[in-house]
Amino acid sequence: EFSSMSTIERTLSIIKPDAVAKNVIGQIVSRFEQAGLKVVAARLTQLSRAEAERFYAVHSARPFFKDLVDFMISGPVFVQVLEGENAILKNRDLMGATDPKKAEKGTIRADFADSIDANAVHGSDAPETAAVEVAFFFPQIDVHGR
Ligand code: RTP
Ligand code: MG
Repeated sequence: EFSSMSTIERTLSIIKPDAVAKNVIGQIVSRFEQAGLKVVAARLTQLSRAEAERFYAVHSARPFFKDLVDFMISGPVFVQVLEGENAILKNRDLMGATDPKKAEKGTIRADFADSIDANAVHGSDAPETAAVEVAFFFPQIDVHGR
């Protein structure tokens, strides 16, 4: 049930190629579930270069863009829509800092990521990006849960 006062949100999570290759999809999804986030849509998919460039278009002018896209298409990714109380911020907290060396102990990136490029997970960073990113992978899903 979603009322206009609810803080229930939906957000996009991607388990990146490094974590899929390490066989830790289940361990990462468990962390979401244990934190009260519910998987409401999910699939394993291989991004094309064009899709990865479009998904990360906001970073297209950054020096790391080519490496980011190369990495994101290096193997399958597991994309999910997570739902729950403050899901966007909760997911970002579970993920930890972008650079795993700076990520807090017990976060997904501290425990599973190898580098700032191979950093295990992506998560939408705001309601606006969650709406765009959920629609990117799951056009049939309403980001507001209605
Ligand atoms: P994400 O979008 O993947 O959830 O990660 P994020 O919000 O923590 O970081 P963001 O600034 O959005 O950057 C997207 C991805 O680009 C790579 N990156 N590399 N070499 C670098 O300085 C650098 N900075 C960012 C990371 O893989 C990051 O996840
Ligand atoms: Mg980001």
